[in-house]
Amino acid sequence: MKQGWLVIVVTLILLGCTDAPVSSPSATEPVTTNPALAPFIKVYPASAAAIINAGNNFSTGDIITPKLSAAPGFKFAALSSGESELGEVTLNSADPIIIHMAHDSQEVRIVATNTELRQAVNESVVSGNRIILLQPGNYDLPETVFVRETANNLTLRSLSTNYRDTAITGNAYNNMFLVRGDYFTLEGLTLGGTSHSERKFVRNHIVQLQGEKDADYLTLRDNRFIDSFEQMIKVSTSSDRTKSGDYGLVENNLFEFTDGKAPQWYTGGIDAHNANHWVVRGNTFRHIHINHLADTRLTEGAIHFWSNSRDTLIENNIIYNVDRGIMLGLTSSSGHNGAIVRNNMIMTNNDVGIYLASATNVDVYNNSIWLNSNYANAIEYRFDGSQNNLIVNNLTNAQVRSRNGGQATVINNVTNAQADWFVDWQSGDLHLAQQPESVIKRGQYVEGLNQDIDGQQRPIDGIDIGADQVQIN
Ligand SMILES: [Ca+2]
Ligand SMILES: [Ca+2]
Repeated sequence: MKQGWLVIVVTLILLGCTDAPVSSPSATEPVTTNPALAPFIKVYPASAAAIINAGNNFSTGDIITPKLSAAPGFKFAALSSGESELGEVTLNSADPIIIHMAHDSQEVRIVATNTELRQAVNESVVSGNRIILLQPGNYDLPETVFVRETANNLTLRSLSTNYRDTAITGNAYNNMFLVRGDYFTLEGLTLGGTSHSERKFVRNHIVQLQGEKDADYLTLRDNRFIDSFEQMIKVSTSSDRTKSGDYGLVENNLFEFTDGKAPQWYTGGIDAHNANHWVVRGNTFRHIHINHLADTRLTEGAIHFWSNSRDTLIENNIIYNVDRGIMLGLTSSSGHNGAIVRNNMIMTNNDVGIYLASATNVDVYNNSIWLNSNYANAIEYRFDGSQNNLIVNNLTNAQVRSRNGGQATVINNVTNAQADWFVDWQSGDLHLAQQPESVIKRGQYVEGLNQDIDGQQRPIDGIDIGADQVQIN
């Protein structure tokens, strides 16, 4: 089978690599790629380069000479110049060419075997500044990858950018990745579990970002996280809360237990303490629930930011077959300040869909929530510390309710959704299968609400309630 990305990477490698600057990558400007080429050429990550060919009509079989421009802070995986022609390529939408981009500071290493992966990792965990590209296959890491405070800009990415063909299994150690450096990145990989023990699970976390070491800018994109015994992703903080893990990006990942249920109650998807400015977007979380006939305790939320985390954006996620959905704060003393929670689809089995505890300045809008239980509340805002919250345009089958003195402005929610309104609530697909009069075009304008979970535009005067916009004109 012809593999376009392999050809391109090898071509670029042959062209050589000059010394890279040592500075950390700067915040990147969004770039406009040529959309007509998108089925054939995939820039990874998408914001790292623009395809600047002229013209708009490309089809399978065309032979073109693509020209690309790297975004500031990025380079082609083995080129240092900011602009490049890739040579002649034949366009084939079933087998897109993947253009791998690296941060300016990163040396590129391609690995194909366990030995090569372990060696590349061991060489990188102190000095960082490397992108390790994995050929498709199954790898294992017998020891925790301990990314030191001095190791910034370390990336592990599959060459295919597809988690289905590249996996790294762990061992029954506490953490698969223990991260103290900035800009640690995992992309396009299946991660977790173990092949080394009768115990199937990584004991604690697949990734722990140590906020107590001030580690920031973790990026997790397009991965599948499976089978950790505790929360899959953990962000810890210092006991005095002066240091924190900030500016994380968790995008388009799948989090799941492969047994279809969690191994115990003390688990979850993302569990972040005192974390600031995180974005959790476009992920699927499933099967984070336990057998409540055996143990009545609840798992943590699929997404949980607490211990006074700040400024979290949680959008476009699908969460189903879980005990609890999205949690901000936990108790009267562990809260959250500043968040947007929008366009999420959530199906829980035992408890609340969205939970705000001692939460302030949180906007919860246009989420769809189905409770597969008799639990009374789809959305809760709880404790005196919950102030100045806005809950609007949500579609649920259970009430939105204050507990223990929590305050919020609650308007324009529809809380009597019926099962047949949705495409398939069992799998978390809360797209609308019908067009209920109380839902269609009944949403209120909310500043910042421009799209739905599918990326479809929200007309200002015709917003549908819930995560799915069906009337786009
Ligand atoms: Ca920090
Ligand atoms: Ca839609």
